[in-house]
Amino acid sequence: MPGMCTEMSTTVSDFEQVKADSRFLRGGIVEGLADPVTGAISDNDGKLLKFHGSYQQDDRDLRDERRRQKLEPAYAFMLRARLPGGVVTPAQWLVFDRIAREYANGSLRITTRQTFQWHGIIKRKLKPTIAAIHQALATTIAACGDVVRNVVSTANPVESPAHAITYAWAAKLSEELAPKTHAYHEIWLDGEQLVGEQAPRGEEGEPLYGTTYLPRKFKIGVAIPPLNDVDVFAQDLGLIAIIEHGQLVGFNVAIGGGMGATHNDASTYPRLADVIGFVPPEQVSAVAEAAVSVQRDWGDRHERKHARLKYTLDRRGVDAFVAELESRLGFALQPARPYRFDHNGDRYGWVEGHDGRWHLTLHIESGRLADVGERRGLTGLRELAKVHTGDFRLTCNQNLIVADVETADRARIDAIVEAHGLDGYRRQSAIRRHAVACVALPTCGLAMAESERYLPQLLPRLEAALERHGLSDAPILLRLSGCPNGCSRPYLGEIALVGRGPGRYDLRLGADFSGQRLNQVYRENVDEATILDTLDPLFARYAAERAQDEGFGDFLLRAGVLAPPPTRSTAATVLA
Ligand code: SRM
Ligand code: SF4
Repeated sequence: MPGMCTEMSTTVSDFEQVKADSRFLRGGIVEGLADPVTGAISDNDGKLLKFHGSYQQDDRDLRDERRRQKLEPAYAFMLRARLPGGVVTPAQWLVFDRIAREYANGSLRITTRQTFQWHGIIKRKLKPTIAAIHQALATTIAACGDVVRNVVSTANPVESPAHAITYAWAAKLSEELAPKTHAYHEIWLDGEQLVGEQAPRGEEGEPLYGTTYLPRKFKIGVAIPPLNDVDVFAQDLGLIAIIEHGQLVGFNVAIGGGMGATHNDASTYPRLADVIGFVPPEQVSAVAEAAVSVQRDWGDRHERKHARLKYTLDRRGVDAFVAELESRLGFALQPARPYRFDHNGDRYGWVEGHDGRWHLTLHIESGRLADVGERRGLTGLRELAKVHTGDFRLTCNQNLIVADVETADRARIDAIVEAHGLDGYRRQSAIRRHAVACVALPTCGLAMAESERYLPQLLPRLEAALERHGLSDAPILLRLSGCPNGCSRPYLGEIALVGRGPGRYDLRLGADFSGQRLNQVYRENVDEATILDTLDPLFARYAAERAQDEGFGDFLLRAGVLAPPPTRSTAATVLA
């Protein structure tokens, strides 16, 4: 691996002690929330707050001005829901929409892990907001923090009965692997318990996590081939549903995916997960729990930069990890079964399910639902939620499915969609429909460059270049991230921009169209003019020389524009 880190330092990272002392994630959060003197809470409590689903942020657009005025930064909180498989009922939608308008910044943000974020919630509104989410039978627990995060699953589970069962497994895993602390209920809900939740009464404990939880975040995703919309190889634990004769027979297990990296630090890197075997459905919970427990015990607790499972695997070896996993399980994984992915973007428009009901996928630019000009996405979805009898499904490409619609209701849904400017998917260029941008400025504290706010400027310029070469219909995966942490999974983009500084990005090229090959840096630290000048001749060659149905990334490799990637950058596909 690039500059792989083979040894661990001997000092435990400071945050390990904070977790250990936190009394199962309480710390001083209650006191911090009650302090009227500042809009912030302490650094350590801010870190613990993540486990409750919230990040303390400040509006970076206002930072300099407030500093000049000797004011404290404009602190506000981002809140993230835990919505396994991205399923939201219309009743929940209406509550989430109200929260966006009354407590947050007037927008709902669909994330790349198929859930919602709200931004701009001030400190004293945090508790009522979480309580309102709870009232809607949802939660924010463990949406962030060193725990198993929201389990993502191929959207549109009602396409076949096997899809529905696969989703149910994802939801089960999400619940089983959630922390068991009572702190969440105590702090936010005055001790009230979430409906359906089984927080242990009496003596408190974290049977899986222990007092220090995991060394770092742990992500699980379930994909149903041929659709890799969850980017299953970017997950710490990826589960590939194997459906035979319409029945879910089990899952191939992939471990050690992750995107995050740091500029100029070769000991950090994106990595694709390794497929290590197959398990029938009834063993999947045990496998997930055992994999989490090995990472809990083997992960690097000294250097957070090297604490993800991907580094544990490269340090200890995949074989050693699998041997330990199987020894804890008391059984061996079966050989991986054949599968084939053909794309990782969403399918727009109406799709009919196995039961004759319909699902409409809408393109939501960067997942941001707000009312701006003629595009009134927030209002449009509110109006839809008032009449929709099925549910909504958020996708890992930041889009939205209006799911489970009766044939007779389609026209009514279409009319609402059109009236609120949500029907762009019908007209948009292929690159626009395949673009994903992370949040970045002004809320993200780690952003080095714009991303979500830059996408609307960049896209027309790219579209113009593509149109010049007759490529408007070429579906090219475009991913923008404001920094190398990679929240838009940019290392899996056929074209990706990764922020370096204001207006400057690394241009990366050459991923495939199905999330099975990482891209490569093509130009480092360049501005928009250089990016467009670099892409234009490549588009010209692609238009002239591509084979039928050949993706842009595949073409760049075949044409020798890019060197063949090391095998490690490519997921080993077992072809169906
Ligand atoms: Fe992310 C940190 C936003 C998906 C890798 N991510 C952040 C923070 C919380 C910034 C921070 O730590 O202060 C960002 C908040 C911005 C804001 O203002 O809202 C943030 N990440 C997001 C979201 C909202 C991006 C989006 O535009 O949709 C996604 C929320 C997902 C969710 O609902 O849970 C989001 N983040 C991802 C993904 C994609 C995925 O999981 O499929 C990745 C790459 C996969 C991975 O984890 O390897 C990702 N985020 C990171 C990292 C790098 C982790 C690493 O191992 O190095 C950080 C930084 C960190 O953890 O220290 C980070
Ligand atoms: Fe922030 Fe970087 Fe993630 Fe974008 S990729 S949301 S800039 S942490």
